[in-house]
Amino acid sequence: MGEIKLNSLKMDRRSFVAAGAAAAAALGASASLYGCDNRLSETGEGDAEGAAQPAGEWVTIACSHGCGTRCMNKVLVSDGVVIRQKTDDTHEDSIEYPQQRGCLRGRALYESQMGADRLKYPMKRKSWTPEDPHGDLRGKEGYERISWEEALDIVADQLKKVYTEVGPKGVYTPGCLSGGYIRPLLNACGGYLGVSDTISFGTHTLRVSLGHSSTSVNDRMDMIENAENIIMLGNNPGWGSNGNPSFNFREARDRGARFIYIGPSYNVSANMLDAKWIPVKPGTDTALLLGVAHEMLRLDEEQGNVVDWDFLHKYCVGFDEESMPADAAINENFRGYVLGEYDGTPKTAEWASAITGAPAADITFLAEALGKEHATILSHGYASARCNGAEDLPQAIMTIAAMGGHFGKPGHACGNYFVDRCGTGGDPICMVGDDGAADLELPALTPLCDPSLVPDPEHPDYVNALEMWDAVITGQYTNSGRRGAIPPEPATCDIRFIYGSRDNTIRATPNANRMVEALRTVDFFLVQHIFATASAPYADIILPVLADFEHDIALEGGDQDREGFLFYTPLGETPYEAHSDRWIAEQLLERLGYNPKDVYPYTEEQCYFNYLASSRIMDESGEYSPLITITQEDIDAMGVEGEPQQGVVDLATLRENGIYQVPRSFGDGYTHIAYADFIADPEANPVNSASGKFEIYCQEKGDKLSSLAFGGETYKPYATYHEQAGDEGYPLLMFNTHYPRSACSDFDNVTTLREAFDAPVTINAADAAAAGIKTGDAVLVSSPYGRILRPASVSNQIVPGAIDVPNGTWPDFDEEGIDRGGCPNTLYGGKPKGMGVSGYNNVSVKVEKWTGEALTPDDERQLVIDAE
Ligand SMILES: Nc1nc2c(c(=O)[nH]1)N[C@H]1C(S)=C(S)[C@@H](COP(=O)(O)OP(=O)(O)OC[C@H]3O[C@@H](n4cnc5c(=O)[nH]c(N)nc54)[C@H](O)[C@@H]3O)O[C@H]1N2
Ligand SMILES: Nc1nc2c(c(=O)[nH]1)N[C@H]1C(S)=C(S)[C@@H](COP(=O)(O)OP(=O)(O)OC[C@H]3O[C@@H](n4cnc5c(=O)[nH]c(N)nc54)[C@H](O)[C@@H]3O)O[C@H]1N2
Ligand SMILES: [Mo]
Repeated sequence: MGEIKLNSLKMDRRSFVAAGAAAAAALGASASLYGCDNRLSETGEGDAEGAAQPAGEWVTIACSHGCGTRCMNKVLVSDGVVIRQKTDDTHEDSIEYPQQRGCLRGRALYESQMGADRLKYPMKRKSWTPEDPHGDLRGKEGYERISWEEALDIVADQLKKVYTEVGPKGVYTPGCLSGGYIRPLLNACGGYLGVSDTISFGTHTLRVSLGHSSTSVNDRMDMIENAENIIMLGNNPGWGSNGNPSFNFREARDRGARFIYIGPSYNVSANMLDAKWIPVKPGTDTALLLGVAHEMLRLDEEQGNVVDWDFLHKYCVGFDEESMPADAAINENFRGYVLGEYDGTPKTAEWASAITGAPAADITFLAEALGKEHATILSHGYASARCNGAEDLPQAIMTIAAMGGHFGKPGHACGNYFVDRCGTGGDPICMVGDDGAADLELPALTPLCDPSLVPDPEHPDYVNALEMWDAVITGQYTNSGRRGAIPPEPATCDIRFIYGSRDNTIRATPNANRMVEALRTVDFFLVQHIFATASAPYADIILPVLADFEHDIALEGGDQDREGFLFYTPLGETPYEAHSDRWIAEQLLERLGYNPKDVYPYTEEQCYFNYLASSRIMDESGEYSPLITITQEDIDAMGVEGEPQQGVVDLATLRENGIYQVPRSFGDGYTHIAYADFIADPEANPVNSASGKFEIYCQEKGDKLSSLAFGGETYKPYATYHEQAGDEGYPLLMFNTHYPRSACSDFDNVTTLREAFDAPVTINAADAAAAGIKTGDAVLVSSPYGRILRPASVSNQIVPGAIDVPNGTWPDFDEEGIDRGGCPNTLYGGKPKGMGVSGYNNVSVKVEKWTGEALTPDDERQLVIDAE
């Protein structure tokens, strides 16, 4: 449709082969690009891809990335080398018993982690010495190979130095999501300064976020069978969670559900589902929903049967005067606000249209679809929460759904469906266990620093992501606790050591080019990773680590499909000199005078056993029992401690199949209807709020958010719209769709994926015409914080006034500081606002046609770091 260049699949293998290791090359394009057909069929001799299967063993490996889904990823291992990849073909695909099919990224996993950019051995930046780090040369010089002994001694010495000279506030671990692997080590030493970013879901305080709770929406079988309208507020499963979420949606559509999509562009998922598009400017959804509320009230008065008054009065507080909570401190309610009783502005469809850009008639259309007579699901992605001013959006979504009574009934639901946990609701049928380590009481350790400097474990300091590089440069920041838990207060630090583990921070967090400046000021920057990341060329020491599929045996599996349990077989090979993050931490602990057992009490084998033994299966009445049968022989063979147990599948079968999955049927006992208990008996089954009901007016929310805001903003106990001023001279709003070529930071190093998806800036046809821009032109996108270069894609399927810069691309700065990698975080900066939310999706920018040196296509650049 249209001229939008969503992707340009070129089946050219040139760069794929160039990308690296012979083993990876042997996978060929068949592994990474095939697999769109759901049917199983035998491939014959002489098939175009030479499908006669070479000798070897297929094993299921971990495919654990930030996509929020876990799919089956199988590799064919022949003579210890992975030569092919495929996905779930253990049974025919059906809606009742779907395969756990992987996506194009998963199928490029081996290329991503075993390419030419794989880190092979420890390296040291040439001119770095303990006496003089030569920080100004970070990013400008090469590396030399060193031994693990030398590398670990250097890191341990630097840790000792910073803890004795400065203390925890000299150590920074920027990986906002993932620093998890090194936190136990740094906590033993005395703590560290963390970075706080609301990342995915917006404000977290008081659970006011668009985060996921697996039980807050109905099970997929109910959605497929019973929903009449499915409203998607900024969802994009077609790109963001390939596989079963889209499969479920398509089935719902085929069975008659009508889809409505709200967002700044008509995305691939809306396209796939023939959705009606309600166009909105990024960051204005709360205004849209207020307009919908006004229209619902108007339609209800005119024709009746639109607003579910019984629901509002029985299950909610604060919609109108009739149902105020006991602790209400002001005499206001949501209905009065919508009608303009307090500020003189009724939130009419025209009012909302002027702010959002959505036609007023579309707002009326939404109000009708949300009426109480319709079985409507109001589903949302997370993008709309990653906007400045989105603090009240979660409450607004809940309020609108409550106005139509869309909770607790078949075919009615409200919440996030379709990114995490494979797009369904309900407690897991197959519950992945854990390693049991969290249950152990660990001995108190003597910190390396002055004990008085160790942070209060309840309230350690955190720097907001927007301030983090400034904090490194200036030593000043605003401490607001983790994700805005305490009122912001000025604080100081003296960052000397940055521990970059499991992160690609420079691409994932704001102010990418300020990071370069900041990194050049510190004593020591350590990068510990699988392959060369965009931050790695600035590191002083680089440590190569193992990929999850090579070794990680007790994986956090919370994102697995509700219905299945994937059994991963670690490949066990140690490529080059890579070691696990845990091994590195243990080596460092020893060098620092600790006993690693005091930090990691269980062996990796014991962790693995505990994780298997504690995995559970639910029966149709909701009771859990052990999933896996484990015998004494299994325990002896693993060399661990434990008791034999009876489950529903034995270890050998599980290993062979790589999965255990429960087939479903419509109307079975697993069909979860969210909040059904609360609706049946609200007194006996209250929701988790002060009143035990849905709080359309929540006193605690208003008070708490107002006391915690960075810029003196105030929040009402009910949802209101917070207008955002843009930066003068930057007339367009940038948003960042999570793009198919990567899963967060991962996979963006894959040359074949870069070739297939060139990550263009999508711009509205009228805005492009005004700037003389055509599809394929190079454009310079600027903000007050930085500049990037990208190819343009001109489209009518994006609203005027907004551009889409794909999320996931890695920065690549040229000598002038222009980012030729096109990372949106080069453009996002400024001071934290409101609750300090990550406002990635409403950033002020401008776009010009680029007339300088031509762009090199992304697939012709690859970052490889090797010793010289
Ligand atoms: N391929 C791929 N998949 C991923 C990821 C990835 O990086 N790549 N990341 C994973 C992660 S960590 C997360 S948190 C999820 C993210 O999941 P989401 O946040 O749901 O995904 P996005 O792609 O950011 O946005 C979904 C849609 O919302 C639209 N949108 C953007 N801004 C707004 C707005 O202000 N209002 C409305 N109504 N719509 C808006 C976008 O155009 C897009 O089409 O995806 C996960 N899946
Ligand atoms: N501009 C903009 N920025 C965004 C977003 C946006 O929409 N726009 N989205 C935000 C969102 S929703 C999210 S969730 C974040 C995610 O951003 P990231 O923090 O980049 O997320 P991941 O890619 O999951 O990061 C994990 C890193 O750990 C590495 N890793 C994996 N396994 C191992 C291991 O065993 N050892 C080590 N040492 N490393 C390992 C991965 O390769 C990856 O580099 O990005 C956020 N940033
Ligand atoms: Mo995320």
